Amino acid sequence: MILNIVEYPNKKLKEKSKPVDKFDQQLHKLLDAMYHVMIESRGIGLAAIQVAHAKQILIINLPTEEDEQPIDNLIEIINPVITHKSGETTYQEGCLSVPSFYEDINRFEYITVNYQDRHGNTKSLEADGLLSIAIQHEYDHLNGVLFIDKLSYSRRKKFEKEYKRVQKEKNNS
Ligand code: QAP
Ligand code: CO
Repeated sequence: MILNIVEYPNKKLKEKSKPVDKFDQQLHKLLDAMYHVMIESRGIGLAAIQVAHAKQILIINLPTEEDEQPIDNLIEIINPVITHKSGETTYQEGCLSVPSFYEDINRFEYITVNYQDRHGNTKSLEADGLLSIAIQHEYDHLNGVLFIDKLSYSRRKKFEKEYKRVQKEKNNS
């Protein structure tokens, strides 16, 4: 299975993702292919809609202190529901679907997420720090929301101008 990253302003990224109901080999192939495209693209998190599959799937693989991303650290989250959120934190976020742009985004500091693993087993995870931020960022993708949608009106306008300029540069090189 070959997957490509869908980039803003592609309208696909606005689609709402549907729950996964079959925990079969086809799902496992999609999860494996998502991991490969994420690592290849130097990402730490990816939602299925970013590879054009409108399924409630997200994967996260935070780097270790040695800046490695061993597959043992991979977290696969299917059909997530955030059941607790508290506190506040700010982090300079990026997104594989919005290349070369980073902005400070406010998030909850602590979350609890209930979800299913690749076999359909029910799990619960309490997260803080970068993991909490990553889960909230990817969870937003399932509802068609990008981190740039959270910017103030003036920062969003600045983004649109900057992003168009960078895309033109890419087309000319
Ligand atoms: C989401 O983001 C995230 O612009 C994952 O040129 C964001 O993996 C999790 C990336 C903030 C936690 C905190 C972005 C790679 C990767 C780029 C990513 C780029 C190359 C973003
Ligand atoms: Co993203």
